[in-house]
Amino acid sequence: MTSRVLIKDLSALADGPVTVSGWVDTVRDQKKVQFIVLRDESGAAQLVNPALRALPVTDAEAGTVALEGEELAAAEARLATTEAISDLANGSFITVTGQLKQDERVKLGGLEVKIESLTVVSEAIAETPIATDSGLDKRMDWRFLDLRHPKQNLIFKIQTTFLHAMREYWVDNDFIEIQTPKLMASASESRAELFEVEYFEGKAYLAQSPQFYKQMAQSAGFGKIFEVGPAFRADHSFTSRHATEFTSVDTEISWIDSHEDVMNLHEELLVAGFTAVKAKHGDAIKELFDVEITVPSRPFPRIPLAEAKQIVAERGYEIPRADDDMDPEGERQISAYVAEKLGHEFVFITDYASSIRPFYHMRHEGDPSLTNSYDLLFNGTEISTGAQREHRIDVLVAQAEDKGMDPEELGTYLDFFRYGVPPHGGFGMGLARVLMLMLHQASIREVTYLFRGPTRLEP
Ligand code: AMO
Repeated sequence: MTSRVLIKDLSALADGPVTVSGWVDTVRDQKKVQFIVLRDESGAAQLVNPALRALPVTDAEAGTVALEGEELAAAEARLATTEAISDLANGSFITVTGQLKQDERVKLGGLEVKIESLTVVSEAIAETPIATDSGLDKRMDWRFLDLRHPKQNLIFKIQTTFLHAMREYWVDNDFIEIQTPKLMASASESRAELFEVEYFEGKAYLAQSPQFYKQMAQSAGFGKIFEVGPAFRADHSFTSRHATEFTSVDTEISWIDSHEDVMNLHEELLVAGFTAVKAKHGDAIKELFDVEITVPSRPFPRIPLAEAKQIVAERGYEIPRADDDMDPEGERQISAYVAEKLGHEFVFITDYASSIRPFYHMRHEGDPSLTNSYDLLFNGTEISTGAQREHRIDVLVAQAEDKGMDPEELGTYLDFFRYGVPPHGGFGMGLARVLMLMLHQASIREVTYLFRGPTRLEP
């Protein structure tokens, strides 16, 4: 590897020779002096070149060059560098060696590199297909160029930190990481959102969630598990919060008493994630997104669904859905209420009706119309669903039949409950939803590395 210095590290160096590499952000090509703003993955710096437009001559008419030997070679090199800079296209990747000078008068970072040699490593087409004011769809067509912007780049640094902090929590607390298969023989969530793929002579389905196999780990005696992996939903909608492929953050634990234990775990994970993000990127997030990251205080507010609907109704919004569930406006309303009254960005909506929850959610002892489940809302939108699971095989089969399902359809899933299984529960959380709401973005397309939707399979 060439010994390039990252731009963020230049400010700590003494004046002297350095090599930097990156892409050309802008060029200011003045007659006497040329400036390049060079950007790498860590920041931007100004490079400067005193332009040499022609070799000095003794006799203008005869064109006799005034220099010879080493001086001539040096002047020819400067001439070539000047021409190369004049020809530079924005976006080209270059390597520059020159003299670093700390100079507080330079607005960009208080330093400058005086160019001695410049190599165009990879040339860009001069005409850039997107501009800062391009629409989201156009930017997504050229996602690799869009991602060059510091703001977009920061999103993935934040995501890395967030996931790392949660992973650290899991590992420190003896969770086992699993990778469940994404090719399945049956649906794990609603059959309506199932991708069917040809599988040799038969059919397979893309996993909508690791649900069944994270529960299997409880039967396998793993105790506590987590998985961060892809999930697929054949959801034909074009909302700002749905993708056909998304990263699902899942965790599942044994020996719980109720969904309360799952919510506690959920809180601890989010506090770990937000604490790390605030510490490492708080200032950059404020600068580029104008968002102040708040580490949520524990416990997060908890409101049973029935009460939440009442609160929303009292605020003047009647949820129009016939199925008793919250709708997106209802979620916004209850979150606004929680923000106003309790000053919290998160709220657990608990005790969903069995009619709108999957068959595998445990129902209330004594009131089977309600489940031991919750949705977690963050800044007005659902980021997660969690629940205690039904682990008693007879009850589980009855609940599946109650939903009009044929237990046969569930394949080997039901076997997990026939040979001993501890009480357990867990949650699934959409990673992009968390990032979108954390950074106050309007769409998960902004925070997904490469978005997949009904009309997007490229790039
Ligand atoms: P659910 O279906 O609610 O629950 O999904 C869990 C979370 O995953 C995210 N999510 C999505 N994100 C982007 N695009 C989508 N199409 C999409 N669908 C879901 C959301 C959602 O809250 N097995 C259960 C979880 C569990 O109980 O452990 C499940 O999948 O953030």
